[in-house]
Amino acid sequence: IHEPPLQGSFSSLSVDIESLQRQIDELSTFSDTPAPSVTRVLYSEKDVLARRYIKNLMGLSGLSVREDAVGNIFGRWVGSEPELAPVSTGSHIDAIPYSGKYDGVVGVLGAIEAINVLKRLGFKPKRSLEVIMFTSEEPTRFGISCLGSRLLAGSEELTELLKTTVDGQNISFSDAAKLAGYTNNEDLSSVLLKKGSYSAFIELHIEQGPILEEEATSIGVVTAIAAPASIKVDFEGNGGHAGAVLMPKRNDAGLAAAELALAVEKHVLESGSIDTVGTVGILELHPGAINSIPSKSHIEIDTRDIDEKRRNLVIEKIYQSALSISKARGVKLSEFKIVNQDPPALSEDSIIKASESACQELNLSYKKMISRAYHDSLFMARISPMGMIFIPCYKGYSHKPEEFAAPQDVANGVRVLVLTLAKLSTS
Ligand code: HGY
Ligand code: MN
Ligand code: MN
Ligand code: MN
Repeated sequence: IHEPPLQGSFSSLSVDIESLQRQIDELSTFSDTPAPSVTRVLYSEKDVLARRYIKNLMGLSGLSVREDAVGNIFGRWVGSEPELAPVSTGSHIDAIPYSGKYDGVVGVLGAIEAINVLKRLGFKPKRSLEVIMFTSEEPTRFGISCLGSRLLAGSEELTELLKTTVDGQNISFSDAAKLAGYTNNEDLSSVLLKKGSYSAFIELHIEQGPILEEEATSIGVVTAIAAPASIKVDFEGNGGHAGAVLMPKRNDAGLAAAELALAVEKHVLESGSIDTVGTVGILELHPGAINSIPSKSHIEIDTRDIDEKRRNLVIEKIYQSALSISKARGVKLSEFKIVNQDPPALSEDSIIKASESACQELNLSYKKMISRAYHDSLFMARISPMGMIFIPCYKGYSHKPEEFAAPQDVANGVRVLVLTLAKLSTS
């Protein structure tokens, strides 16, 4: 395609990295755990403060801000042809317990800074540009990953499910949303967007893996996002006294959970591909006393693969193992619930190309790669052509306090985003 000459000279892409770094640091203070960790859970008081911080920054950048019924936040810069489908960019700011300050945040603050850079350059978008801060990309509070983007992408079943969803303290989704100021959440159909609502969606994010840093490459141009799935399992046994009940008489729900966790590892390792992963990140025992045989266990399994069929085969094998473990140990399999079993998503060629040429124009080394982490982009791909830009992060660390992205890498990511947005919003 013949690239229209972009107005304004893009050589001096002056990203204000000092203020961007300050914002990353300030945002990280809205946390329920001490620095350097960040914990920011959906609709918590810290989440509400962080939302206010983002809305304020959007306002300062001259964006018109709106929020939908679940708190997806949209900051729009109206273009010269506002009737055309806008170009959007964004990410999330919620953070799982004891995580870091860059996951998601780089793609929200970086997007707002990208708007500032374009405005400083005197750029005028043809298509409107919209920055989106998605509500709750992490599954922490209600066990549903990408809750906001799943709804935007049109998940009717999720609008139904949320009517009966409660968190670990038995607070309903609706009450939690109301407490955070999102009061009109009875009918969530207003959140669902139509296919074609955007001409493109692009997300800037840290890689959350070690490849870019190891290969000293500045930018990752994402071609696909792996297929995530999560499962909740409960076992029930008789429990009893840790001293008085002899081993042959036991049906220990805790050991059933432990055996299933090892079965997850076995089925993943025997998938035949290094791309299959499985994790048991939650394993709860009841009553949780040293001298009481667990009468209940609750485990949550996360398994992913870039190949959907291979991933689904692993889920089937995990289910078979749960059944055979429950039979062999005489414990009841009281719940085996597949919470989500999502397909992978492919990036749009035209967005990959726009990001590649942005890297070339900026003289930044880049490589095409898949994302093994999921993102809101996985769901935006259902209603819009999608792309992602990765920047390196220290040793690939993420979802832990040591997560770090160098200011220079954040600035590079914003520069590529600026040029990509400029191309996409004039096409
Ligand atoms: O788990 C994920 O892949 C994402 O970082 N929430
Ligand atoms: Mn994350
Ligand atoms: Mn993320
Ligand atoms: Mn359960």
